[in-house]
Amino acid sequence: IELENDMRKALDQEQFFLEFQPQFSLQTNQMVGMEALVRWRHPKRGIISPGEFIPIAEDSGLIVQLGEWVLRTACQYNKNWQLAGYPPICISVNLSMRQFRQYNLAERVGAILKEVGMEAKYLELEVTESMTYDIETALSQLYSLKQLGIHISIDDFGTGYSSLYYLKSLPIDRLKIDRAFVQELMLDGNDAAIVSTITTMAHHLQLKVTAEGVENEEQLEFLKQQNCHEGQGFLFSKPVPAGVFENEFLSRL
Ligand code: G
Ligand code: G
Ligand code: MN
Ligand code: NA
Repeated sequence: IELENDMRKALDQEQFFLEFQPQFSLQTNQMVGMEALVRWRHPKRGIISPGEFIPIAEDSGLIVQLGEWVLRTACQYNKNWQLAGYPPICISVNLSMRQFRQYNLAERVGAILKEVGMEAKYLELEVTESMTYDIETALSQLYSLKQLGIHISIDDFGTGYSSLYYLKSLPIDRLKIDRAFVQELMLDGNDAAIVSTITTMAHHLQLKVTAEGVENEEQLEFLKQQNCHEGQGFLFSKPVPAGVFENEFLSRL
C-alpha cells in the first residue's frame, strides 16, 4: 500500500527512468534492436526493480499510466537517436495484460507514435502468452495493433499456456524464448531440446525468434547452430542507461 501511494507520486515527480538492453543478430553479430526496461529511483529506498513494483502497479491499475509513460518515453528516445543520425533500429516495449485489455489500446498506441513522430515499424510490443486466456479479445487487439504497422512479440515464451493452435492463428512476428530455458541449455538436455524445438517451430511458422538470457559463449554457439535469429543477455550487455547505450552501442553501429 505504501509503495502504491509512492508510485502515484513517482509518476508526477519523474522518479521512473528507462534502461536499454541491446539485441543482436546471431548471423551478423550486429545490434539490430533494443528492449526498454523501466526502473524506479525511489527517494528513500533507492533503485527498485520492476520485479518488485510492476506487480503492485498491475494490482492497483497504475500500470496503465506507467506503461504509457514507458511507451512514450521509449519512442521518444528512439526517435531522438534517429534524429541524431544513428542508423534506425527497432525498440521493444513490454506491455502488461492490463494495458493489453484496454478497448482503445491501438488508438492510444497510434496517438503516441503520432505525437512522438516515430514510424510504427520501429516499435515492437512484447506481450505474454497469458493474452490467449481470452482468445477473441487477443485476436482483435493484435489485429488492430498490427494495422498500425508495429511488430508484436511473445515474451517469456514457453512458460505460459498458449496452445499451438493459437500460435498458428495469432498475427505475431516473433517468439522470445524465456531465459529459464536458455540458462540451463548446456546442463539440461531437456532445455536444449526445448530451445531447439521452439526455434525450429518458429522457422516453420515464419516467425522470428530471439533467445533471452544469453550469458555465455557455449549458449551462443548452440543458438547459432540452431539458426536462432537474435540474442539478448548479459553476454552482450546488461540493461544500461540511455547515455551508456548511446556511447557503447549506437555510436558503434
Ligand atoms: O529489467 P528486469 O529484469 O529487472 O525486469 C523484470 C521484469 O519486469 C521483467 O519480466 C520485465 O519484462 C518487466 N518489465 C520491465 N520493464 C517493464 C515495463 O515497462 N512494463 C512492463 N509491463 N513490464 C516491465
Ligand atoms: O521478462 P523480460 O524478458 O522483459 O525481462 C527482461 C529482464 O531480464 C531484463 O530487465 C534483465 O534484467 C533480465 N535479463 C536480461 N538479460 C539477462 C541475462 O542474461 N541473465 C539474467 N539472469 N537476466 C537477464
Ligand atoms: Mn521483455
Ligand atoms: Na522475458
